[in-house]
Amino acid sequence: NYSYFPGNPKWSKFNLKYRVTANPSNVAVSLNVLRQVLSNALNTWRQNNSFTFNETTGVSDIVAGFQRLSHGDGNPFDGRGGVLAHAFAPQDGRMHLDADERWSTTGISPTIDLETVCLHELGHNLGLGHSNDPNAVMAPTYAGVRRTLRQDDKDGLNNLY
Ligand code: TQI
Ligand code: ZN
Ligand code: ZN
Repeated sequence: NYSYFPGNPKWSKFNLKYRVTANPSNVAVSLNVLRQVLSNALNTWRQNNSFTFNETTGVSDIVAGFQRLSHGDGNPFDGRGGVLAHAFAPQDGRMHLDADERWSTTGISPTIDLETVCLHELGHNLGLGHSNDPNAVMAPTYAGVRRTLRQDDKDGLNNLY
């Protein structure tokens, strides 16, 4: 089943703005691909709830981008392998993707599917913790491409908001 962060932090509005940050120079995925993938993942979360997401270039609720190693938030990445990404609980919408992973839009092994990870991290940004349902987007293990929500993920979001 789904879980939440301690204290059940959540957004106090349903219309969230988002933006992407500039890419570090070593990332194989272009900024436009990241924008498209993020848009896909946000659309997936939009099903069966009241959230809307609009891209901006200014002040935003969700701020997503690639970062590498130490990047100023006290949670350094670890180079290739290990941690893939992290995201903060509401109402801090930062989502960081480890720039040193083998990202792709196919997920063909040994690459990591960017949309799958963005979908999972957005769940954290919306207030979901990990699920012990192994088929949920919010399950804590990467098991290849997973781009659709399970009932457990939808229930988690709907019972928080
Ligand atoms: N990154 C962890 C994650 O997002 C960071 C993390 C560890 C975390 N413990 C946490 C975040 C507790 C919130 C609460 O889960 S990760 C997967 C998955 C990771 C893992 O790099 O391990 C995905 C990132 F689920 F596939 F294993 C994305 Cl999709
Ligand atoms: Zn970070
Ligand atoms: Zn997670």
